[in-house]
Amino acid sequence: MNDELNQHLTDSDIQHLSFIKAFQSLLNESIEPESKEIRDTKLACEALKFQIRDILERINALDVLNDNISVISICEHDVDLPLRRYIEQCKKPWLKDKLTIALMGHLKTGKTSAMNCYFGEDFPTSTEEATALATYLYYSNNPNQTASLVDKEGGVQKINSEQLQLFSLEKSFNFPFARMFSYIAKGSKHPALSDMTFIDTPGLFSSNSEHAYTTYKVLDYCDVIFWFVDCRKSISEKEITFIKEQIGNKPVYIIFSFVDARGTTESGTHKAQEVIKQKLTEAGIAIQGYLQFGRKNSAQERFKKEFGETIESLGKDHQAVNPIHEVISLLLALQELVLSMQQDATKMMNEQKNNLEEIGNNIKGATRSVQSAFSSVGDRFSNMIDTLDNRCANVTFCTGGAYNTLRSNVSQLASSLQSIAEAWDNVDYSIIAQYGTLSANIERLDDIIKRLDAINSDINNILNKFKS
Ligand SMILES: Nc1nc2c(ncn2[C@@H]2O[C@H](COP(=O)(O)OP(=O)(O)OP(=O)(O)O)[C@@H](O)[C@H]2O)c(=O)[nH]1
Ligand SMILES: [Mg+2]
Repeated sequence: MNDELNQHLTDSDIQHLSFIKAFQSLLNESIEPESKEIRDTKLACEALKFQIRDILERINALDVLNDNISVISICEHDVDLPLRRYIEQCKKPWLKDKLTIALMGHLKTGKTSAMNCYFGEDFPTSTEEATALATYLYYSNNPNQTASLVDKEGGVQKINSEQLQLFSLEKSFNFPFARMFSYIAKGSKHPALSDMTFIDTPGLFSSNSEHAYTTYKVLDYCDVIFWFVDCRKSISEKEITFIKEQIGNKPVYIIFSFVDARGTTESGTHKAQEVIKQKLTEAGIAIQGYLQFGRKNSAQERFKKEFGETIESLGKDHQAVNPIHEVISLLLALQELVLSMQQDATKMMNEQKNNLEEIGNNIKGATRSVQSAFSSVGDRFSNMIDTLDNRCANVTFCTGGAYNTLRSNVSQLASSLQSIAEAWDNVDYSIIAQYGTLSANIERLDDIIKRLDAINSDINNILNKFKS
């Protein structure tokens, strides 16, 4: 029966089946779930992101930020990115305090071959698309040469060298590994890894965008890029755009591969490299250095020497990135801004309070004249009533002294009414309006100061959490 079936199977069918069998048995092995500590860290970072975003929104709502400052871009670059990097460092401790170097470039440009060549590894390479997952090589004692396969849920499975060979797109008939797994990581005692970690990435511009996606993800967490260019094929516009737009200001080195491939001559590859360099210069891309990689022994020895020297000098200049320090610096900068805004608002409020007092005194002065004019009218009337009661009550005609007194009372009354009119005239209504505006402004400033106070105390709470 088996023989009969075998007659109908092509070599490719048999390879396909043996891949499935091996892969299935790999999937049946045990897997260690993501640790609680990492899950808690993720939750804490999410909460922190939310708190800092809220602080930024509240500062922005005070309408005192420069129009060019965007809360969204601060959140993205100064909060989300470092916190994502921090989570990555918790998940992958070998990224912490290490210079992280990524090998990137178009498909089949020799990235994995170069990593294997320098570090003496045996990651799968192929004439077809090979690397399916970002592959980290980091410093660790690894006598059994095992690797960690990490799935999308953060679960970790140990795989041996033979199982590692399954993770080749060509040998797996383009199995969609990137849908199930996040990355592979392998430890090595190579001395160059003591202060740096390397990432081999899936080739870009593959027909399967999911594989290239893992390369995009790696970009955020690496410090230096070695970009591979098959010098027989030059560099495409797509690659130039990618380097310009995605890599930003991270240092980029170019590794020209296939420098000694069949059909090439030394002068031919030299010319091709000059053309590529020219293209990069014209695109305004600064390249830190150019290296060469080939298949022959001499080319590989030269590569090892050049690559070794380059990474050694990179290691010397490197300052370890601490993403939490970046977040703390942002919070301290925000706190400084809040305190200076609060100082300005307090100063302005005190000035306005002084103004208000001065204007208030003016208004009180003007109304006091009106008041005294009114009370003098009242006095005149009382005088008249007194005169009428005491001196005119029992007389038929009002004569002599009583008449004169009444007359003078009436004329004083007229002049008091006149002073009321003048006092009203002296009241400046625009000053009253100014008084109202100033009072409203003082209230607004008082509200801003209180809000800044609350923001500052929230910033302090977060900073204190970092201290403890
Ligand atoms: N002649 C020659 N062959 C090379 C060179 N670099 C790589 N190769 C071969 O080219 C093929 C692709 O090499 P890989 O190292 O798998 O290339 P890669 O860039 O990692 O490929 P992906 O992971 O698919 O993006 C393999 O068959 C290598 O043996 C080189 O400099 N010269
Ligand atoms: Mg590869």
